Amino acid sequence: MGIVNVTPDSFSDGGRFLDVDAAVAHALALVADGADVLDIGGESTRPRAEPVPEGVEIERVLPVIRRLVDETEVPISIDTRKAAVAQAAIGAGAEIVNDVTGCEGDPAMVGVAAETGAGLCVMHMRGTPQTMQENPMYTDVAAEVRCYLQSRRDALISAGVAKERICVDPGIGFGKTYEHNLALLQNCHALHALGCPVLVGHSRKSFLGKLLGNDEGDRTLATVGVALSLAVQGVQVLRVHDARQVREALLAFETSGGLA
Ligand code: PMM
Repeated sequence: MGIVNVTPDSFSDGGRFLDVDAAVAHALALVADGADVLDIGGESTRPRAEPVPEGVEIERVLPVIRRLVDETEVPISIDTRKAAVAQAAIGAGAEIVNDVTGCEGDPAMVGVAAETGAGLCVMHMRGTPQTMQENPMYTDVAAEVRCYLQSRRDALISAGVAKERICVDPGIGFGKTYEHNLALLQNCHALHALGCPVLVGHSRKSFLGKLLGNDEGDRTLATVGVALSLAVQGVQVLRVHDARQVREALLAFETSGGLA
């Protein structure tokens, strides 16, 4: 899954693709680089990011989605916490809703997912982007996140979302310390017990800066390294900025017996 942030303030690529042409060109480059899905977002969810009004979010993402539906075959995912944005994006041709609130942020989101039949990614987040990094605490982060995703899966199925449409995400960096992020990454294999595809969005995140002992440096190779660990654990969807590097590393890793 290639990341296209049509935002001024996302942590890694904020401001680069606010213009429709730039966002579309970037998305098509990700597809050429091997992305199988494009995730389009119009609101940054980085720690302490300011919420964006729904009209602004729709104005940012809709022209990009409309163009991409015409210009590429790959499915489009809308990264949003708002039901109205999801609905508008699906109307424009998006097929997947990626909701970092696990469909709890907007009470209308579950209905949109059930009625449209869109694919749905439910992610774990502790708190909101404005509060999530204020001293997050867990007794057993991997078990608590797994239980949460299981309860969201069950709630969505009860609300009429087909199980085959749901994918689960532990939410790397969303209300987690460095140690929590590593524990979650090490335990992604356990999420397969939920019977849904697993998606992980670790790409270029700040825990990698800490891991490398360098907050300012390039995180691409570290992103690729984690991607290989996730592939070994059977994680089905990797949400990344660097589609080519991840794709090439996975190809070489698998071909040389890394997944045997
Ligand atoms: N991370 C970001 C935004 N959306 N969605 C999912 N499902 N999982 C994530 O980890 C995730 C996400 C934040 O960062 P970015 O868009 O700037 O990479």
